Amino acid sequence: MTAAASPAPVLQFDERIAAAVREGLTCRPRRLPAWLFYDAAGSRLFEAITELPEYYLTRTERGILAAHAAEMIAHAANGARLRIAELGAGSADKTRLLLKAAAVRQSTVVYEPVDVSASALCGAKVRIQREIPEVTVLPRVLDYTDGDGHRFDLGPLDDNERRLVLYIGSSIGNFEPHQAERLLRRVRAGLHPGDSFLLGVDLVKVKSTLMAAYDDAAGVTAAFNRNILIRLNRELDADFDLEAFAHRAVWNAGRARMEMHLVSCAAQRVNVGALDTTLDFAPGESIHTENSYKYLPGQPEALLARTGFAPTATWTDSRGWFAVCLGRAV
Ligand code: AVJ
Repeated sequence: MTAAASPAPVLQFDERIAAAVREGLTCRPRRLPAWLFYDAAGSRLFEAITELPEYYLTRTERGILAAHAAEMIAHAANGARLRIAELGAGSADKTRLLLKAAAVRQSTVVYEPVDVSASALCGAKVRIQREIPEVTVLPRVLDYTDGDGHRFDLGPLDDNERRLVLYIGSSIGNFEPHQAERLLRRVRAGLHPGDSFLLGVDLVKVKSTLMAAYDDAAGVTAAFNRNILIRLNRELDADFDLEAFAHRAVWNAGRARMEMHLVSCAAQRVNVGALDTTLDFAPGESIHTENSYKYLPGQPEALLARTGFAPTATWTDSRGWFAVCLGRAV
């Protein structure tokens, strides 16, 4: 950019969002990264999703954790004190079950939530320290998905401590299998032998159950999906017509993943001010907004084994819908 020729910008656009949208909406098929869902409104909509009758994931995993938290903590601690880290700052009440179980065992617990968002971490710190006084929260601002960026380094442990890293909530489902593998290797590189990793994954099940979870009757998931367009309108000065894009959930059996799309209902042109671009959509053309991979029994354990962890235990629900797997760093 030539400083002399450009007038002072009137609006400030987030470069990370602009780059992702430029890349995703000018290629074919068009796609947007799932992290774009989580602005303030999107985070609230996701919270609402977790309470929907059709969205079994959160309550099923919570049931598994409620039933087995003490056992999970005992396995991970293996006689030592535990320090608990979590990838992402947002699994609230599920994390609390594990922190409480650790507090019972060792009276005080250090909890290190890891997130790119400092504000999300601040919220988690206040909330958790208020709810569980035995817990000291040490937030770590770090992009754990950043493959070729900085080391995944949570800092030193005391002599008698082991670390347990939580990655629950089926968040790993958003990653392509090769990306998931790279992420786990990266986490493993920041751990010592004897440390542990607790992974929550959603399992393959009948299509109707999956479809309902991603296309609920109340339309909350549709609103969550469309919120991405509201965000682009606001943050990139775009003019998406929300009524002109339909929410579509697809079960891709071949790749064992639920997909979410926003499908253009008509031929239409959209302006994106921040990109100085117009986008032409054909009727029926889709923007692929999310993949949510589902695992077969045995696959999460195999993933752990390939990335430097010995799978030590797996807990599941009575229907076999969700699995929580513990791996020990070898
Ligand atoms: C937060 C990635 C686990 O994939 O189920 C919920 C997000 N998408 N409904 C999931 C989501 C549509 C969710 N994860």
